[in-house]
Amino acid sequence: MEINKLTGSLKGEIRVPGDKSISHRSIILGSISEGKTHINNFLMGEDCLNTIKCFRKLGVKIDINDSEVIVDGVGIKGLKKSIEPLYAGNSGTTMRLLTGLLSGQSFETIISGDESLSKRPMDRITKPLSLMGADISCSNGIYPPIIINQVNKLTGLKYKQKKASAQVKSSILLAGLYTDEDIEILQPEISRDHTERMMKYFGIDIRIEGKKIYMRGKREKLTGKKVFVPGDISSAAFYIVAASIIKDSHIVIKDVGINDTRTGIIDVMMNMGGSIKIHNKRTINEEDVGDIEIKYSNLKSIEIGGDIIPRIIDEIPIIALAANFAEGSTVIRDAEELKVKETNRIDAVCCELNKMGADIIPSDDGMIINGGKNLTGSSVSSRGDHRIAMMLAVAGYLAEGKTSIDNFESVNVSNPNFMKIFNSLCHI
Ligand code: SPQ
Repeated sequence: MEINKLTGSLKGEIRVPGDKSISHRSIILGSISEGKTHINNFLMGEDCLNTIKCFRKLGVKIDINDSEVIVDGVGIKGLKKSIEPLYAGNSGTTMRLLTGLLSGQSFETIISGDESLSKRPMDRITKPLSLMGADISCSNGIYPPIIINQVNKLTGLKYKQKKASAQVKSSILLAGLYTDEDIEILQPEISRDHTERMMKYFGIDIRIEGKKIYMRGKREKLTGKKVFVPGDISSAAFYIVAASIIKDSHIVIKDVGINDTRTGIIDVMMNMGGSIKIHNKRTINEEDVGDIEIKYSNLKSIEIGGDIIPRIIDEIPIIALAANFAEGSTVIRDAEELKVKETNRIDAVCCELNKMGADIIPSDDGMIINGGKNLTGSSVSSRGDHRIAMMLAVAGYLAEGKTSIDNFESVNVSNPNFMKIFNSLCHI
């Protein structure tokens, strides 16, 4: 992909594709519900389509129409053994949540992934699931493929998470649907809570008290529902930052998910001096939704760390770009999790943006971005990571000259229309 410096500003109103995390969960819970689940604004990105393919292999009928996905739920005990291994592609969420769900079944399952996913650690889920009686093995005890053997029953679990992770707690909660004993999870910091909210919406008795999550005793059945998937704030983040740093921009992003556990990007940008307002706030199927208005503004550096990190974990690459255009040095710490995403995102952000003239120093748990640097178009690589590809595209629009981004197609994981939406905002 080749990108030239944008000469004008960003103006207008857009919608971003459906939330990736919520889309995955709507297929998972819809599949084990009784009755049909109708999903609107489902994310037709590669990761979520891989989740659909996995459930079809497990015997669930899922139809994709123009405007909705219809899941014909088989009930909590209705999944069937897949004759082939399941393939999660690039999606950590698919692999980790399905491992939890499938660890209490009366059949064996193998789940594999692409080259990037095959290097991501799975012991963070296999350890707590084993404490529940699951019989799971993987390469070196850590990496995919995952082999889940059949077990007679799972037990309850009282678990203190060492690191905040929505995928780990969701994996435990989904396995917890296959025991009648209590599940209690204590989080070090609160991570995204879409699984908890959607379980409640589908009829599960689940309670959240601050950092604690309780799922008590005997499980109720899940009932098929209508689900509207709000726009993905992690996809919106690229346009939020672009409009904040491209002079004279003024845009509105409609119908975006603004669940508190995901809005760290808005808090960070406002702390940096960004001009952001939220309008038309409402709640749909237990998720908060609103329209986000963003205007260009002069940004200043800040320090980012602690409990905000899980609320911005996927937005850090684009926040680093915002910090490059801010006055002063921005410090990001407590974000070592970035090293085990689709690529090592600390390394990718620092190396690729520095090739364009940024001054970013990597650290063991984050980076220091010395702001106020002009960028120059260069040859850079997404490293096959959708979030790095989109961040580099925004950088390319701000850099002098031409930027060429290798392996840009990785954007198909979460926003296949990234360029089309961006171009619709460009005003010369
Ligand atoms: O699904 P995957 O590949 O792990 O996707 C990423 C992303 O950037 O899209 C992370 F690489 O998002 C994760 C996120 O980082 C999606 C997610 C979820 O849906 O539960 C939770 C976060 O990961 P974690 O490990 O912090 O729970």
